[in-house]
Formats: sequence, structure tokens, C-alpha cells
Amino acid sequence: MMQDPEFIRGDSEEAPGLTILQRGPDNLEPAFSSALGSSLTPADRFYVRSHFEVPRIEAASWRLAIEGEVDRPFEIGLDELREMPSETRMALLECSGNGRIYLESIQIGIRWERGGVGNAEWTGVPLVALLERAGIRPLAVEVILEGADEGDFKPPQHETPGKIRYARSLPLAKARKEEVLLAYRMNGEELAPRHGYPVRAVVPGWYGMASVKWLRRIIVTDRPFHGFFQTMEYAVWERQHGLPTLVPVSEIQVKAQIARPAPHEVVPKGTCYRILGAAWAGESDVAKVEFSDDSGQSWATAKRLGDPIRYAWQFWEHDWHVPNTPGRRVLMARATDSRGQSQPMERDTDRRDAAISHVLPIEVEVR
Ligand SMILES: Nc1nc2c(c(=O)[nH]1)N[C@H]1C(S)=C(S)[C@@H](COP(=O)(O)O)O[C@H]1N2
Ligand SMILES: [Mo]
Repeated sequence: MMQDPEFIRGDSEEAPGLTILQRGPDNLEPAFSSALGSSLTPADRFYVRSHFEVPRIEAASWRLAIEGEVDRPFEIGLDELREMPSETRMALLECSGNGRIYLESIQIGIRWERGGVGNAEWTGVPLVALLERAGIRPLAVEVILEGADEGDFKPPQHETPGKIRYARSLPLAKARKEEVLLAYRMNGEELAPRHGYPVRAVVPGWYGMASVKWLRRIIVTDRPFHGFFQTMEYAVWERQHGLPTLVPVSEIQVKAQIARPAPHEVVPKGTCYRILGAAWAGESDVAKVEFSDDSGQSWATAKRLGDPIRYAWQFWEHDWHVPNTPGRRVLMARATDSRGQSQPMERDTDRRDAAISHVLPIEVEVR
């Protein structure tokens, strides 16, 4: 019988179908094998990544401040924000730690399998509309997004200055892009508290850490932000002139994941089995998905389904001629984006425990 990873790892009563990776703050993961029921991930099946407890926010008293290097700082309430011209667009969120459980050395952090990713339709006001209303000053270089959640954050070996709020910055160039939304709806419904109610940022094409939930303040700055979640967490080594230097995690790397079969599923020998999966490509487009049933020695091109939508995932399928010989098989999927960038076979340790996009093996049993 097929083993159900959710059953093994335990369901949450308040969040059926989601596995509890951490409690208080709650970090929850769906099984990726159940992700492809529909192209939009329902909010109650969408992974949850929170560093602090969900802040209690009253819609009536909620205010968002826009300040810093702007000519006309202002505050806006929920009703006024909802009256502004809005946009609805699909975008995938992937936690930069998605797949962390597969790393050889896991230091700290939530141990995601492959469910730290979801695709939703977001409705909100483009961030650029608020920036323009405030009037960006010429010296501005970045936009800091601050959440209302706060806490004492002391992972091992880290000292923090007491209570901190969750905050991340975007370079002005990305902050100004039309796709970056201050979203108040997810799949047509009001945001759930754990997904950022009443308003969150959605930064399509970037790893999830940029999409700040429970927004309370937008600060335009004349220098790069070096906050905790920008430097200590969610930063990777990049080599510049041969010197490794820490840079904030940003764009999602191209990736394909297999949803069907699930890991350790038993597959009948000699049959034709429909492999199903999803692929995504950050700020680029998926150009190719390949499938391998021999640990990556040979590859066959999979069929991408439907029209690609920028920033969303795309489903793909492949008719697998299951071998007649029983035994364990290692299945792999590999995506290439329209810039020619393919998923690496090996983990790049410069990426520390973030941006995990190398090819991940799925072991099944042919019987
Ligand atoms: N205010 C706030 N925003 C946040 C976070 C957080 O802890 N606090 N976590 C970030 C991370 S790391 C991810 S992956 C996404 C997850 O969004 P979700 O919980 O709605 O799936 O939210 C981001 N925004
Ligand atoms: Mo994340």
C-alpha cells in the first residue's frame, strides 16, 4: 500500500491535511503529493511559515504607514486601501527552505520536505501605487516592508537586540514592478490570519521571505537594509572577485517537483504510469521539464500542461513505462528556464540552508 507521509508525521486538528513542523509559532506543511488537485492551492492547504505568533489585528484600527525617503509620508486604513484600484494575479510562493530535510547537514531551521510551496491568486494594490502617492525621493535605494509580528528571536549562536519585528527589504527596482502587490485577498477570500490578515505583501518571483505578512509599515531608505532576516537569516554566499560575501536571498530558482507518485509509493511493474508534477521558474518561464527513472543517467522530456503563466507554477505529466523488473527505482525531475538555467544535480553549499533547488530524488518501489 502507498504510505501516506501525513499519517506518519501526524495531522493537526485545527489544520487538517497539514503537518505540524513547529508549534507556537505554527509552521505547517501539506504533502506535495496532494498539491495538484487544482492549480490554485486552497488557503487551508497552503503551507504556513511564521517566525513569531500571529499578531492580533483589528481591521478597524489597522493602519499602514509609508515613510522614510518620501516627500509625503502618509498612513492608510483598510477601507481606503480597498477603494484603490486593485489587481488580481496568480503567483507561487516557495519558502527558501523548501526541501531542507534533504540537505546532508541541516543546521537550524524548519525541516521542510517538498510542501513548502503553493500557488494562489492574490488581489491587492500594487506597492508602486502607494510609493508614487508618497513621492519617492531621488536618494532612495530600497523599500523595507515591516510586519506587525514580533518576538525574542534567539536561534543558537545568534544574539539579537531583544524584541524584533519581521522585516525584509526590496531593492527599489523590484518594489516598483507592477507585479508586487499589497494583497488583502487570497483565492478570492479575505486573507486568513496565519497568511497575513489584513494585508500582506506578495512579491512574485522571489522566495517567500520577501512576501511580508501582517504589514504595518513601509519604509523607503537611502541605504541597503541589514536587518536580521536580511543578513543572519535568508542570506547566501555569493562569490565576488573570488571572495564569498553574504547576500540576501531573492529570486526563486527554477525547479520541478514530482507529485505523483509520492515518495515510497508502490508502482505496478510493466504498466504505464502517469507521472504528475509542477514546475516554476522565479522571474523567468519554464522552458523544459525532464524526467528520469534511472537516478539521472538518462532523461526524457515531459509534457507541460496548459499555458504558462508568469510567476505561477505549471503542471506537467509524463507517461512512464514502468520496468518489468521489481525493485527500488529513483525518479527525478529537472526543469530548465527560458534563460537556459537548469536545476543543478548537486547541492551548492554556498547557498547554506536556503534556495534548495538541486534535483531531488524520489524513491518508489516497483512491484
Ligand atoms: N510578518 C511576517 N511575514 C512573513 C514571515 C513571517 O514570519 N512574518 N515569513 C515569511 C516566509 S519565510 C515565508 S516563506 C512566507 C510564507 O507565507 P505563508 O505562511 O502565507 O505561506 O511568509 C513570509 N512573510
Ligand atoms: Mo520562508
